[in-house]
Amino acid sequence: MPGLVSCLGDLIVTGIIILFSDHVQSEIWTNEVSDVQFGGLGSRVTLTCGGAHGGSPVEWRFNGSSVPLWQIHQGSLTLLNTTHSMEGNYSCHDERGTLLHSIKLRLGYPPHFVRISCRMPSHMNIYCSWVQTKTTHLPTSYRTSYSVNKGRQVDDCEQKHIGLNECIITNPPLWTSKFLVNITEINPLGSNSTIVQIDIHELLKPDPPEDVQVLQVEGQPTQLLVQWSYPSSWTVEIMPAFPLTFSLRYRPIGSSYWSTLETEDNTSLKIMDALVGHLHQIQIRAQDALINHSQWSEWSHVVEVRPWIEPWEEPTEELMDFSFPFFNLSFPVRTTDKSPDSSLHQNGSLGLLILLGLFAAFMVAVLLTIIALLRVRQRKQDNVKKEELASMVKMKSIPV
Ligand SMILES: *[C@@H]1O[C@H](CO)[C@@H](O)[C@H](O)[C@H]1NC(C)=O
Ligand SMILES: *[C@@H]1O[C@H](CO)[C@@H](O)[C@H](O)[C@H]1NC(C)=O
Ligand SMILES: *[C@@H]1O[C@H](CO)[C@@H](O)[C@H](O)[C@H]1NC(C)=O
Ligand SMILES: *[C@@H]1O[C@H](CO)[C@@H](O)[C@H](O)[C@H]1NC(C)=O
Ligand SMILES: *[C@@H]1O[C@H](CO)[C@@H](O)[C@H](O)[C@H]1NC(C)=O
Ligand SMILES: *[C@@H]1O[C@H](CO)[C@@H](O)[C@H](O)[C@H]1NC(C)=O
Ligand SMILES: *[C@@H]1O[C@H](CO)[C@@H](O)[C@H](O)[C@H]1NC(C)=O
Ligand SMILES: CC(=O)N[C@H]1CO[C@H](CO)[C@@H](O)[C@@H]1O
Repeated sequence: MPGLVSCLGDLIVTGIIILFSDHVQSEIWTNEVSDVQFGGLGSRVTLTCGGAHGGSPVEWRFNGSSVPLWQIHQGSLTLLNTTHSMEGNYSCHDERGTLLHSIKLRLGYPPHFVRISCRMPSHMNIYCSWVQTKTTHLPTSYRTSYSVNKGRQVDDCEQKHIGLNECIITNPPLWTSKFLVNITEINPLGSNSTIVQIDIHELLKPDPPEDVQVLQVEGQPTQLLVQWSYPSSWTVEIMPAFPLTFSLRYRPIGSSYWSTLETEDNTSLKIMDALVGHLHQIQIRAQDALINHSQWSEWSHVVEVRPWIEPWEEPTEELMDFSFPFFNLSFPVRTTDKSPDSSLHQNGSLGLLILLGLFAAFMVAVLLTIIALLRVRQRKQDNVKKEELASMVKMKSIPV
C-alpha cells in the first residue's frame, strides 16, 4: 500500500461536516487502574493524597526524592506547566515516613481530529483508515460508525484488527450513495470526533483484473488472445448484479502509443492487429459498468507476448533498434526476414530505406554548406587584399 499521499487519490472525502467533541470523565480511567493518573502536558495537574487524614501534614516524593514544600497545599501536590520530565512515580507519606498513597503520573494531550481516507474495491465493502494528526502520548481507542439518511440510521464501522486504525463497512445500503463516517478518538483526557462525507459512486474503484493471460493464436501472426479474471475482491455473489467494463491496452515494445479495446462483462478479447513477430505489452483495467462516475482500477501488471510466427522463421530473428536522437524513431526494424506475406515487414525495410536516404541527403547538405562557406571566406580574403592594394596605391599618389 503506497503512502498517504497516493491514498489521496482514493480519498473521496467531500468535507469535514461536523466537528464535535466531548469530555470523557477521567475517573473511568483512574478507577480502572487505580494508581495511574493522566494529565495534560503544559497544564496544571493536582495530585491528591488518597490516604491522608484531613489537615495532617504530608510529605510528597517523586521517584523516591522529596518534593519542595511550596508545591504542596493542604496535602495536595500541584504541578504547574507540566513537562514530560514530571512523569513518574509520586508517593505521599505521613510524618513518620509511612507510605499513604502512590500515583503513577502520565502526561499527554487530548485527542485531535484524525485524517480519514476510504476506499471501496467492490459494492460489498468500504474500508476506511485514519491517522492521528497529533501524537497524544496516551493510550487511545477509537469508536467508529457510519450513518446514512442525515444521521437517522447509524451503524457500526467494524474494526476487525484493533491497533490497525482501519474499519470496514460491510454490505452498505444500496439505495443511497452519500454516507457519513464518524471516527471518534478517545483517550483519558477526552474525545474528538471527525466526520467525513463519502460518495460511494465516486469512491468505487475496483482492484485490477487478475490472472491476465495472453495466448498466441495458431496460424495467426497478427492475433493475440487475451484472457483474465474478475478481481477477487469483486465477489462472485455480486458479479451478475454488478458487471464490470474492461479496457485493454497493447503496444509493440518500443512504440510509445497504446491501442485500446473495450469490452463489457466479458473476460476475453482478441487483438486482431498485432505487429508480426514483435513482442507486445498488454494491460487491462476495470470499471463498474453501471455507475457513471466510478473510477477505473489501476492497470494490471504488464504481460509481454509475441504473436505466433511460422516455425522456420524463428531462428534467424534479429531485432535492431534504429534510434536516431534527432529523428526520434525508436521502433525496432527487423533485418533478416524473408517472409513474403508480411506487408508490415516491407514497411519496415521501406522505413529503413527512407531513413538511409534522409541521412545521405543530410550529409550532402552538410558538405555543400561547408563548400559554400569556404568559397565565401576565400572571396572575402580576396576583396580585402584588393582593398589593401588600392589604399596603398592611393597613399603613394598623395602628394607630400
Ligand atoms: C514506580 O512504581 C512502580 C510500581 O508502583 C515500580 O514498579 C517502579 O519501579 C517505580 N519506578 C520508580 C522509578 O520508582
Ligand atoms: C511552560 O514551559 C514551556 C517550556 O518549558 C515554556 O516555553 C512556557 O513559557 C512555559 N509557560 C508558562 C506559563 O510558564
Ligand atoms: C521517574 O521515573 C520514571 C519511571 O517510572 C522515569 O521514566 C522518569 O524519567 C523518572 N524521572 C526522573 C526525573 O527521574
Ligand atoms: C478536536 O481537535 C481539534 C484540532 O484537531 C481541536 O481544535 C479541538 O479543540 C479538539 N476538541 C477537543 C474537545 O479537544
Ligand atoms: C460520532 O460518534 C461518537 C462516538 O460514537 C458519538 O458520540 C457522536 O455523537 C457521533 N457524532 C455524530 C455527529 O454522529
Ligand atoms: C464475449 O466474447 C465472446 C467471444 O469473443 C462472444 O461470443 C460473446 O458474445 C461475448 N459476450 C458478451 C457478453 O459480450
Ligand atoms: C450515464 O451517462 C450516460 C451517457 O454518458 C447517460 O446517458 C446516462 O443517463 C448516465 N446515467 C446516470 C445514472 O447518470
Ligand atoms: C532521444 C529522444 O528524444 N527520445 C524521445 C522520443 O520520444 C519519446 C516520446 O515520444 C520520448 O519519451 C523520448 O525521450
